[in-house]
Amino acid sequence: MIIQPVDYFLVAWFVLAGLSTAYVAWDQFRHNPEPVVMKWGFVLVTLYMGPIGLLLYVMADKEPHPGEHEAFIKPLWKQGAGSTIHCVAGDATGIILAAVVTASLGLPMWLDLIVEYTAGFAFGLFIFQSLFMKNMMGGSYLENVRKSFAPEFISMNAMMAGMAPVMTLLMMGRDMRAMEPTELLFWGAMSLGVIAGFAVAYPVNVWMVARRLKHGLMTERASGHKHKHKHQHAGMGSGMGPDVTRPQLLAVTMTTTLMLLGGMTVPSLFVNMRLSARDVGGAIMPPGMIMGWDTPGEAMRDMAAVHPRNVASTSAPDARGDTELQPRIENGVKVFDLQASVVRWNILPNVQVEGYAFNRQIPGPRLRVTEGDRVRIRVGNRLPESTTVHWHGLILANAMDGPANITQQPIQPGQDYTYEFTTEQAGTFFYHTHDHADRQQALGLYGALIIDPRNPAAGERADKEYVIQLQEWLEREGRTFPAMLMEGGLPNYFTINGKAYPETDTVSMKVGETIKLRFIGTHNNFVHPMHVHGGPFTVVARDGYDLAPAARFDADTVNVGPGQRYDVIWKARRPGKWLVHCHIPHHTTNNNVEHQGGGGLMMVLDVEA
Ligand SMILES: [Cu+2]
Repeated sequence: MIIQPVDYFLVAWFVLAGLSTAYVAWDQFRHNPEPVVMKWGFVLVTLYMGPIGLLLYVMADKEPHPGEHEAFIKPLWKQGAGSTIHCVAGDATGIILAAVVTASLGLPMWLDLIVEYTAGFAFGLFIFQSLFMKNMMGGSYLENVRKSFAPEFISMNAMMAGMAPVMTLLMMGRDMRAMEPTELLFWGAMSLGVIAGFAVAYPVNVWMVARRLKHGLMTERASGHKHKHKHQHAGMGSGMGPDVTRPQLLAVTMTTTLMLLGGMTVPSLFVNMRLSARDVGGAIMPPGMIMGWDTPGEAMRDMAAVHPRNVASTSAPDARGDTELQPRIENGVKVFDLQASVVRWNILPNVQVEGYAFNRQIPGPRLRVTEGDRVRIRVGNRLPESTTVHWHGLILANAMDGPANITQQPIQPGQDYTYEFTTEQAGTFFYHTHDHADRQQALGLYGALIIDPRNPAAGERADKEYVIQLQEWLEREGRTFPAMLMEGGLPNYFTINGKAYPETDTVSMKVGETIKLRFIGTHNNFVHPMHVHGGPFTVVARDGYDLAPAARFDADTVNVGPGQRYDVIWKARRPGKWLVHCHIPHHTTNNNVEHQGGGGLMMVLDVEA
């Protein structure tokens, strides 16, 4: 899917690679006097290295004018390039095929590399190198396998020394779609790996060609009508053996083997190579997250961006959360339907999050019942992961409480679960996911549950009422990550009822009127000191419980921690725009920017004279 800036680059790259490969194939098979193995070598390498393969081809191998191939390919640098090409063609093909298979099988990265090396070596030795040698030198296939072994080993080691770390660090980097062969990014990582492998293998190939351990480019022309092939070996006398001493060969073999071991193992200092493509599931990680060699795959999935492919619906930009859901009455029971799904939701006109929502709104719908009501809530799960619902603060049967794997099996994607209880309390409560709440609640799975007292005269009343549900968001580079108090997880947007100021509600009041603000700590991370301008309020309830008259107190700030509720009554004393806002100034910005005097956790009580 095209969801990241790099994806546009990759599309352009692979279009160019396709065009380059088509041109090289056409020119090789129509015009270039070369053995077939070499033709295929250039075609494959251009497929992997795109325009760079084309560049190598036209600079080193393409016959400039008829009859000039023999002279054109003579220089050592071109011979070295040719030698590297037929190493890379075979090795890279083996490696890439093995990478696709190991990713599909879900093998850990360290085993991937070993399988890829083995496959690359086998492909290179048994197909490209030995066939190539046989084609040139004649003799039996087995004899050529034996003669090719040492040069192939040296070249393959150098090639993999370049390719392995590039592949590993890219595939297990911040955007682990690179682990999935169905993603362009996987093929981009392969291409860059092959380019790095080519660069590292090139010097040793130049040396091997110079010492006649390997052959480079050559010309093959049909002579006359006899269809007998004549080979032109540029730059070397045919039939002469390698010009290399045993210590030289040993030293080069040892060095390239050491390079190989380094290339295969050094990445394990930076990424967790025990993980497989399945463990990381194509996760896109937040910038700044610390991922070490021991970071579990589950931790990555916990912090990963919401994948756009899972978005089920896009809400209207002006859609509001916390809308009251009317129950159906079935045999005296108040029945509510909640459905969890992934939505695209505007927290500002120009800022969309990909969030988890109940009934396609953030916060989820307000459930309002009366003390003593029998309540039944059917929860459907349309998320890409399991979930549950917890009824925060309620006295109920343990089986109805919601903690996943503790009181119930989590509700799997596509499944339903029904909660039922009789309310015994009255006050400000809320509901939220209790399965991976670190991720799911941070992405929006919560809503208000207001229980009115059975006796309408009970409780402190006010002329108006407003529910304030707090939330923290991490929205970066077009992706939404669950905000959490971790490196890379810190929030940059903050919302009241799913909207950041200036998109938050403005409540109109008249001088002398009172308003009951019900603060709900639906957020996951911070204690938000919620402050009201224009004079103190009276704190009348905490966590759903009315304070006794003697325990009520006046204040202008309450610290609303995760899970806490405060009901406060504020009186409009003077006309004007009076703010309700968090007193951590960063929480009243939108991505550190102020719009119309603030942002995030801020709203206005607009009092008329
Ligand atoms: Cu705050």
